[in-house]
Amino acid sequence: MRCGLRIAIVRWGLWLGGVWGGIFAWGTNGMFGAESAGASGEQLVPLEIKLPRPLFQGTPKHIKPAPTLEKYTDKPRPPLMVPPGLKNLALHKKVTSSDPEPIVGELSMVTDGDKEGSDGSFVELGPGKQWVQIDLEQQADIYAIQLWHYHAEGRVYQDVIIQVSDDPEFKTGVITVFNNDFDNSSKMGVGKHLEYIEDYRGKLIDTRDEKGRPVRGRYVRLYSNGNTSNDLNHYVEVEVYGKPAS
Ligand SMILES: [Ca+2]
Ligand SMILES: [Ca+2]
Repeated sequence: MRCGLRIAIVRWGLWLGGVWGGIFAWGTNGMFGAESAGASGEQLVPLEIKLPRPLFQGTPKHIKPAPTLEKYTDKPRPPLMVPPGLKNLALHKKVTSSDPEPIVGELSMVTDGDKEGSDGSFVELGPGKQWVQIDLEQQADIYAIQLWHYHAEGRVYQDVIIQVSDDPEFKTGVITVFNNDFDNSSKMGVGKHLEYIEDYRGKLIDTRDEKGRPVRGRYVRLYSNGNTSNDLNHYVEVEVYGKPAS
């Protein structure tokens, strides 16, 4: 009896191991296999992003599910596979804004490397549609943008639109890499991306095109239009991962 039970447990263990092994194999092949080589055939590596410590836990309950809102999960997100050697080109770079005199904090906080998100480590811009803009100081090939608006509580920032250009006025050669303004309330065109609830992981945006090529430009501009807690706009940190254009 005991022996039979042991065999059963061992069998069950083997079966479970097989299932997990299968899932793992599917995960590595299905999720990363197709992306293991970049647009120009180079080997890809996971993009390393240092996350701040979480300031809240659990699913934010005051935000109602919607078809235009990404379902919240606190599971670790899959790594973004990128060519080796990418750097955060935004670190300590100059930031300008539609609101040059923030209500709280300084514009330099957007790129100062502090992403803790508690009081004293975010900038607060005025109500309604506002933008911040980062000057990378040279044309760059941008693979990913990682941003934190605010993560001391679960919020959804509205009309998140992110653009790249070589024109500091954003009048010519503008490429939109992210837009979740599903109802065009910011009047910059309807966006196809989903809204999302922010936490310590912020938002990681893959800025490559459908062929895996990075977006090229010197300036990155990020719009928002209030959030689910108030009509103000906040930034804890923005990181721009890429390399100088060759
Ligand atoms: Ca910061
Ligand atoms: Ca909107």
